[in-house]
Amino acid sequence: MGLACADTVWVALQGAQVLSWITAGEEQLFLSPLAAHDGHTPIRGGIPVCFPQFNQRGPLVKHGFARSMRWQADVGELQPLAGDGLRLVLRLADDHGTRAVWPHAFEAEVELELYPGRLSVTLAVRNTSHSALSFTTALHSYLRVPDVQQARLHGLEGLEYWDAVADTHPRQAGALGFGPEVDCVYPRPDQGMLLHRPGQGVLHIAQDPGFAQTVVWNPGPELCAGLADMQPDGWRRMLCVEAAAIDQPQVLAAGEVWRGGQYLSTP
Ligand code: TA6
Repeated sequence: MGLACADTVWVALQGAQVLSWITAGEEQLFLSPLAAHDGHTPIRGGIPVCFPQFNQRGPLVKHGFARSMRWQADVGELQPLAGDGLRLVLRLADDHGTRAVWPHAFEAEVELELYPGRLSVTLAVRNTSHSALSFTTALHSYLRVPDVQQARLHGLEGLEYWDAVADTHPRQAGALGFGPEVDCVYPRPDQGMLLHRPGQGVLHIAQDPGFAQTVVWNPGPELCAGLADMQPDGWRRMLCVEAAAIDQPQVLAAGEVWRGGQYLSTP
């Protein structure tokens, strides 16, 4: 499904997953040429929605079931926005299959807003059960970089983080550079981040306070070689900068709503 103003977005109904965002004539997201497109296997690239579980932090399939399910989008709900923007909302609700693995009633919405030079992705989760539920979640955005070894991510300086590869808790000194595997969980930076990509200009990345963590992931050459849906050198062309709510599960009482957004823009 496509969404276009001056810029374009392509989104798969599977996972409500943005697969492409083109602005100023340039693709901003990474989508692996080997990604599955079979309607259920997780798609490697774009902006996967991890819900109701991040990674393997619980009993469900890795990163939860939402990225493997078909969401509903009513094209009649494509709304023009002031300032040459467009909005599209995709929805997912519990069904027999979800309740078999996660015994809760819920409604989830992914709202996409596309403006010239700017894409916002907002996830909202409503607890439609009669009892509390809890979840972890992330917008697992794969950003396109011409060469990750030349890229620098600014905005996380001085923050203490969890390095999941080394299992250490250092403090970030300077901008992040990339090469070997990186899998780190930072607190959300208040001022947002700037991704400098020689050959492709700068990308500004921000997230709502509801997403209290930022995950930075690149598999590096060795892990990438073991990923069947990545080309051996695919790690060079991507960097995941993820808006995440993972350190504390989000607890929703009956009827409550949680909401969080990630905002990508080219200054
Ligand atoms: O967000 C980082 C991470 O959780 C990594 O640990 C790595 O496993 C990555 O996500 C990709 O997971 P996937 O299931 O999509 O291969």
